[in-house]
Amino acid sequence: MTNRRSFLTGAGVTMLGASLVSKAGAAALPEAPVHNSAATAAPLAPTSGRPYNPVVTLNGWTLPWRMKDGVKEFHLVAEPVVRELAPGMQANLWGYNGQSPGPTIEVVEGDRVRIFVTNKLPEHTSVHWHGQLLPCGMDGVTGLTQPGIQPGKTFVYEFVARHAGTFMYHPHADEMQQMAMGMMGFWVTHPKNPRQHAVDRDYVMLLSSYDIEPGSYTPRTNTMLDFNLWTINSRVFPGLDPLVARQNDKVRIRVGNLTMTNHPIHLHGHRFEVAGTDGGWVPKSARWPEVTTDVAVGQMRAIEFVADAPGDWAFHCHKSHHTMNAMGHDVPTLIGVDHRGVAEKINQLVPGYMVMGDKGGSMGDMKMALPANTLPMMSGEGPFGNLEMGGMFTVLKVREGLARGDYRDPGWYRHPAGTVAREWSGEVPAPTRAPDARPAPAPAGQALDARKPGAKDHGGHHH
Ligand SMILES: [Cu+2]
Repeated sequence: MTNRRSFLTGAGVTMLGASLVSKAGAAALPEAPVHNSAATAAPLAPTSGRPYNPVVTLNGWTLPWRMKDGVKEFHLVAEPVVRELAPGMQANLWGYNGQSPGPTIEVVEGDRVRIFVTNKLPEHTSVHWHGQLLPCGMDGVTGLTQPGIQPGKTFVYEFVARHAGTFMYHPHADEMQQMAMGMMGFWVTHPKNPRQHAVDRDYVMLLSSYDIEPGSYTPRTNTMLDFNLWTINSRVFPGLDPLVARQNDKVRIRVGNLTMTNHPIHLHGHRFEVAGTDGGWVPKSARWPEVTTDVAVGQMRAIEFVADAPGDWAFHCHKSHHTMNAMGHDVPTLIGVDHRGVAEKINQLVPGYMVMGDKGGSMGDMKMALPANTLPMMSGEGPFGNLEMGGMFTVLKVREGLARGDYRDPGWYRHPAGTVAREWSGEVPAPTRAPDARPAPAPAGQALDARKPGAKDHGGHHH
């Protein structure tokens, strides 16, 4: 998608950007390739400069560069984009080079880097290179280290990528609006020695969140906490590709958080170590085993593990409302309420109420009419039925005998016989209970004391 042809056919906006510069000037600028597909692009092997092991941006891509007089030149175009969050829902976001998040930038420790940034947004912007050690005037903070890049203008940033590690880029201009619209991208500086910190598969992802009212397309950008879409690289499950690994591959997953809350990132079936932060690599002696690591706002974490266990392993944020899509809000809890046969009556009291809880089936079972351009809050089909997940959730698929560099979805895991949880078909004796261990009966008259959706309780619903 990022070849010359897609540049010519898919980049009307980019061509317009170049035409703002003089003809002679345009030749001085590197191309700004665009990418429209939401598929995970194959790792971009370096064609010039020092060798390195490229990363894989989940449902994203890496920005090609050109080498000019020993300098790596990139061209970012800040512009409005349309991003498919998952099949069935598109969002009007802002991003770079056709996509949110913007393309991943990969360089090598010691590289001199020059980045042209063309602003095609309706307001000024800037780019801050989060985590880089650079001259202060290249830090991209509007008003503090540079004037804003006005609409239609192109700025140049230039610095040496001084240390290897995991970084990101984002505006430092009208941040609340621009980040709520999806403006961000990943940056990896590879070590000079490609054998240092080498892994077999190196995935990168940025966490972002949006507040898009069901049925609409554009995020509400004055939202501070109450976001309803929790995304990995501006995609939600089931729109996220699996993380594929060959059994016994050493795998790294780099996670950056540009939402307004923390995300405890959890991996099933494996133990990992936090091997890097946005400050650099963690010394081996300072690492400890984990299955969940919290990624706070504005942080990056690089986790590493040996994918030694074949299977389909959940990888997700451990906040349960972050593995749900937009319809999950303002629904009353009715666990313990026997509402069989009274759903219609409840509906008169609580419009839009959906039957769930211990008597009515789970949220994942709900089949309700959705407005156009909205995802069910928990969805995804698995080999055993409804997966009941959305948001920040995907699957690590570990398989024997994959080819090196094969990132294709291998399908669902075939479990060895006798290794899957199954229904017990024998006798089930009645449990022996202590005298006080019975659940308390609901007081009469409170069974239907449900909160009405939309009637916001500002004390109780926070993220
Ligand atoms: Cu989360």
